[in-house]
Amino acid sequence: MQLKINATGLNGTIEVPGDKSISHRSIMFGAISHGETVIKNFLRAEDCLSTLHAFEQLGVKIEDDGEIIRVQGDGFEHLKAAKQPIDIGNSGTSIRLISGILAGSDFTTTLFGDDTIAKRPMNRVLNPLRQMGVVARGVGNLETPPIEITGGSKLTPITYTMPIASAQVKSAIIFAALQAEGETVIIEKEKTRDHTEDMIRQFGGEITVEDKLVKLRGSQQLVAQEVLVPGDISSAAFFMVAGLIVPNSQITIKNVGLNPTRTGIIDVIQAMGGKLSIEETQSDNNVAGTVIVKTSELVATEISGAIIPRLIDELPIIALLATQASGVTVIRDAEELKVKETNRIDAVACELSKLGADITPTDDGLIIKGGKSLHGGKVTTYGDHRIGMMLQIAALLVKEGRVELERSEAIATSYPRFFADLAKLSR
Ligand code: SPQ
Repeated sequence: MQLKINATGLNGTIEVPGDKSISHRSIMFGAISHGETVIKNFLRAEDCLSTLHAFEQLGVKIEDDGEIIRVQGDGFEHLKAAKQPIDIGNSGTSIRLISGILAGSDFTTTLFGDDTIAKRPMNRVLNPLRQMGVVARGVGNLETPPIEITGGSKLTPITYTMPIASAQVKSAIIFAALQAEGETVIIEKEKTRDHTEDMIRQFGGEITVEDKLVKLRGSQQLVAQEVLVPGDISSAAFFMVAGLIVPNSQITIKNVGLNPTRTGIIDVIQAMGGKLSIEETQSDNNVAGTVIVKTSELVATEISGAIIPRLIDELPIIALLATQASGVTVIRDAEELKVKETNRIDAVACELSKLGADITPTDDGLIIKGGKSLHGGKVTTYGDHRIGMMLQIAALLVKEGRVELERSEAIATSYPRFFADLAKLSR
């Protein structure tokens, strides 16, 4: 598709859709707890709908009246064998977390997805689950999907030191640990998003978290809840950056989830001198707020270490931000980007270079020389929603030529209303 060019400024107020990570987990917790869970502001995007349909196939009754979702949960033990292999589409979160939920099932399930999922490593989840007693296999050394999982009749708790920083692996182990007898201990490599831990508490369970150490005992009974999903900071990130780099802009983004394990992008924007202010609000379970951004003069920064998991999904759009800053921005310790929907290090470097950016891929990140103006070109999302949205924001800066984006439909994975929200700000 041809992307619209707009250099006159983005102005106005938007409210981004519900958080993807929390929406997935709200269906999962609804299914494994007892009673009716009511979900408000659920993200009706392809990824979260894949989770919803997966649990319907596992015998869970779920009703959606277009506004509220109701999940009738009856505990892990009442999940039923799916009649056919479960298609989880593009969603890494679905396939990895559901593997942990199925760890104690007394049946076999096959999970598969699209061409991007078929390349994503599952051994990171299947290895610890096997240690707990699950029988599982995927394809090749990395055990890519399709994967087959047969639950262990009696799961053993483990002490697991994570070789990588991953909320998905941690969450899969937590779901399995809830079905084991005894205490499971997880030692994280770096602190990652903690929505699963938060929701265990919200659903009446017990979990101890001391920085990177997570402990929980098995055989806990969870109780259905009402979940109000806050707006997704990972979706808001595209408009935060747009507001900072498109001349003459001021954007207000309402109801943005501000869980501290997700707010690394705000730290980076502030370190780069971006004009960003926050008005925080606190509901029962989630911190959220209104974020206001204005066009800014930006300076380069270095991004590495413990902050990386707090902004891992924002690195493509942060790379674009860095192309508009003065100086050289260096991103390190982000090798996990290579195993997302596409290799995001190579995709960002390759596609932004086609538009005139000075950006070099490294083994674990990117080196970006700022200050280059962008021009038109033919680029692709590689089927990756975050690459697609980043390229659309890049297209707003182009003064000469047009940007043509292939596979733009990937954006619906997490933000079906993205183009409509952008149009609202461009009026
Ligand atoms: O679900 P999926 O495809 O893995 O989603 C992504 C994304 O960009 O939306 C990654 F591609 O987000 C992951 C994130 O990178 C969502 C997530 C979660 O909800 O637990 C955790 C992160 O992945 P990981 O591998 O670091 O645990």
